[in-house]
Amino acid sequence: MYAGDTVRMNVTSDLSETATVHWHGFHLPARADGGPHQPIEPGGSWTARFDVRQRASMFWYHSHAHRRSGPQVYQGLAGMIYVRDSASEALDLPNDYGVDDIPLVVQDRAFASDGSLIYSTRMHNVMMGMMGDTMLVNGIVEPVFEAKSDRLRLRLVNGSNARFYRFGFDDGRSFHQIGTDGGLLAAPLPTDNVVLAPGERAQVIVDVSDGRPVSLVADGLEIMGMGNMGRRMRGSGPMRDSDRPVDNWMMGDRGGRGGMMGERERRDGMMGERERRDGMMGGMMDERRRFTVLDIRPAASRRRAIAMPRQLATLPQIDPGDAVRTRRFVLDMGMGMRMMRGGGFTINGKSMDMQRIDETVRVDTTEIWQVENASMMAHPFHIHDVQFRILDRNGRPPDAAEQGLKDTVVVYPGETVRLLLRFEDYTDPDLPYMYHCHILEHEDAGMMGQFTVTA
Ligand SMILES: [Cu+2]
Repeated sequence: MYAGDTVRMNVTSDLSETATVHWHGFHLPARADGGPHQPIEPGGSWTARFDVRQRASMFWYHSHAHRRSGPQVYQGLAGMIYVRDSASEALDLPNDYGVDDIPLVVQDRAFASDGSLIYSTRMHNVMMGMMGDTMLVNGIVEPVFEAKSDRLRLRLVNGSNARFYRFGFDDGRSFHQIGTDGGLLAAPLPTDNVVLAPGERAQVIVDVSDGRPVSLVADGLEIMGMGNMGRRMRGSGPMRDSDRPVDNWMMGDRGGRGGMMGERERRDGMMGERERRDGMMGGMMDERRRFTVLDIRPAASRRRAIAMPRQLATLPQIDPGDAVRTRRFVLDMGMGMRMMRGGGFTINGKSMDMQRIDETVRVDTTEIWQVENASMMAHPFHIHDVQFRILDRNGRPPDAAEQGLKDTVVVYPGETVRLLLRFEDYTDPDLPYMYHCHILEHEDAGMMGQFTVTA
């Protein structure tokens, strides 16, 4: 779709259970959002009509059914949406869909020997989120792409239920990140890796003019950690701001895995003996495995690359002084018995309640949302309706890779992340938008809240 279009999305359900379709990343009226308040019954249909008030980027849509997002997305209720605009099309960037502009929706899945999907709601899969040992890319296994151009634009969506990835190339080549969730960065960012949590997106440009086959790979990241470990998990590229010494890093071997064994053993100790003996579970649970996302084979004859633009976009100004108030959101997971009873996933001590509006925001205002992670796991925090900016992480400015428009932000254990949000255009006194953890099993278990935007 193009910025400025008015679209009508007609959804008909042939499913046997209630589902929804949420337009992830879109700024739209609450009634068109496709959250749990817009259920589509079996055999029923739903129409969302909205104006495309987005910058060019890749967005996606997926089920957001009440307490059923995890299993429904896992079984396939997700897809992607390109939004285009004239500003981005005027740039010398690969823009030929399927030729040099390739969407890659990345989802790990577990299959039984008969080929059926395995979705487990055992305690461990609720706590860590559901992971699989097979990588699906746009729904297929082990895709191969023949590159007919020297430069490729790859649009990555982490559509996994729970797994975090660090993307890079198997030969370590550097590339440029050009976009975040909601649009282009101000300028191309040279790097050798991109970290995406569930719900996050990135656009990258890779040069294959050397003619050598290369694979895009994704290393699964361990998301259980004891405070401040997040800094270690992000960015190992030479260009990252995170290369600055951070005094509270626990261990010096950034990017290495050696220091994590103690943590891993401790975590494995939380599993039952039965689960540990289960070989299938062992495979799925190894968060640290490497997946091949895309084998790229440059064709003998290729379109030549043109120079990379030096500037990409003008981002909206950020001024925390514009904020009329600060709201605090504390993410937490009860452990032990509380977790087992399913009441442990909370924001500000409360589990999701469809009947409760947690926050009421005034339209045409700017706010700071301060998100704190009191748990031992990283959580990707997603907010509907707005593309926000990250002000700081524990008081430090975000890495360059996070300075663009975002709708999902990872908050690592012990971290406080401040976001700047502008609420515009749409009001509804009754129908809320959601904010939640995008580990879908956490969302389903209650790590979600509701806000309205009112006149
Ligand atoms: Cu979470």
